[in-house]
Amino acid sequence: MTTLIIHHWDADGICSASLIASILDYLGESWRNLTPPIGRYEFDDRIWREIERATDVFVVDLNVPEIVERIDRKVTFIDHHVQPKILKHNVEHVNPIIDGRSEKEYPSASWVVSDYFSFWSYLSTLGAIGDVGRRVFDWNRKAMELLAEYGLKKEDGMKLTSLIDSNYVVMDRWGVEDAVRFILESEPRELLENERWLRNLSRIEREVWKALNNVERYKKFTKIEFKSNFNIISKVARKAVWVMGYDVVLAVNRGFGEDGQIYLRISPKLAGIIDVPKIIEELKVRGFNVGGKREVLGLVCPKERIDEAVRIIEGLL
Ligand SMILES: [Mn+2]
Repeated sequence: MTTLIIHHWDADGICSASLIASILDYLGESWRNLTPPIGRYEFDDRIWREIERATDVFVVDLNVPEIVERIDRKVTFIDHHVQPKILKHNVEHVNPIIDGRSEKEYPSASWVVSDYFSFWSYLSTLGAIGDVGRRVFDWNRKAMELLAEYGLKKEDGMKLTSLIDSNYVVMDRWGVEDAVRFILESEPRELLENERWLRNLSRIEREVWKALNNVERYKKFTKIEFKSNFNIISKVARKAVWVMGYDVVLAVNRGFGEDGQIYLRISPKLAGIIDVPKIIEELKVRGFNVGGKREVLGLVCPKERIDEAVRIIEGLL
């Protein structure tokens, strides 16, 4: 009789799972946690097998309502993404955002979890930093106060969040899953010294700078091509826009395992001038797996189709 927690692989997902797990520990219930294959919003056989064995299931910070509907167990689905409300007798769907509350009030799944259980800790803040960055400190006093209770400063919170995120960036699924219990059993200070995570961070840093060596400037955009098995493409594009000051950055990873990745980021002042949602639509029509918002576009496809996608985007810039 075990509770299964299925969570997103990023810092928000991990912190949310740790918060739920500490409630279960407190109640004396046994639990285990799993994350989907990194980058794929789907459950593999490994997850479905564990669902069979579980009595209760939590799905947290994963925007997969159509999968949750297929689970034939008691499910608590806690999220903060925009999604349809699930109306099924075995599902408790907790999502203040679709009930009309704002992102500022509920910046992360960790925030929703803490609110739901009335159980707050520095992990509530770390999840929020992971999703919305340091803006959370302007939105909510509590974010800072929760850190302070553990003797942590804002910068410690930022660092801890990037350490926790480092597991998925280096595509370490087991690292992501192990992090949930490790966080529960450690003091925040110990987490800051976790050697595996610190090593991840320096590997990531090196890989990002390597990619940033290949900057090609064109009239209307800057292109950065590289090959990496790390999930660094959004970091590369962000650094190019926010730190190096390029206005339109098209990052292309030609060797993400069997796949290729594209990430387009434009500076906020061009949002509205360059119509990113229109580019997203155009790519969708051509059958690409693509998403994004006003300032960003992310795409994953088999390596062979990368050039086709790059041409479409370049044509629309
Ligand atoms: Mn989240």
